[in-house]
Amino acid sequence: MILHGYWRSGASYRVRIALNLKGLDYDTAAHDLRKGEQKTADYVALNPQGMVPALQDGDLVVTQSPAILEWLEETHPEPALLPRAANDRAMVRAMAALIGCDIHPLNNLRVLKAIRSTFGADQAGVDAWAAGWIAPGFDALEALIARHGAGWSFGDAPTLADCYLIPQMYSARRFDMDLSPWPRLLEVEKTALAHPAFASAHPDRQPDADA
Ligand SMILES: N[C@@H](CCC(=O)N[C@@H](CS)C(=O)NCC(=O)O)C(=O)O
Repeated sequence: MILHGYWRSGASYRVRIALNLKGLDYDTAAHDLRKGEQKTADYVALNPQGMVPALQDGDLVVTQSPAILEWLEETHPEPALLPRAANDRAMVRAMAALIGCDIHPLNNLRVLKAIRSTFGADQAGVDAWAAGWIAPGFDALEALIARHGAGWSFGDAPTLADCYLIPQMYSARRFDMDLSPWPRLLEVEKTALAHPAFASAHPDRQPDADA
């Protein structure tokens, strides 16, 4: 498999974590978003949306990290990243969607570029914009983890919810956020960063990372 991604992309980071948790080997094809490499003709032929990640497996190209994660779960079911019971699976998917649908899309590169160019936002303005969407999402996650977590976001083993949470926390720090209001999130992050699958997925450990 080839993961088309970028070291700092949160959506690519989610997929790296899942691939590692499932013990799957993959090659990395890096597309530097700062240079617009996600918009080259060759890459857009692969992913018409011109965004990362995309996961290539022979003739198959899966785009959109939620679709990639679900595809990995269906094709490589063990270890499972969704609980067995339908009710529990719904809780994990809700946590993942909270981040994937309601936080991350408001803070990705093209939206930040637009608030700079359309509204003249400076870095402080961009950071405030990002924090304004991350903070209420983290408040809700803190409550959900209090309800469902037992060491991880849901239960006592890593799930898809953690694949979303850890990259979002990395991103929040890049926006200069103080994460101390969310102690449960910090506890889960501490556990995750000590786990080899999460540690080797970290942006700083990717082949295309800045020196
Ligand atoms: N919903 C998509 C979001 C993907 C996304 O936002 N990718 C960003 C990097 S994290 C990107 O490629 N941005 C490039 C651009 O906006 O031009 C997913 O989960 O895969």
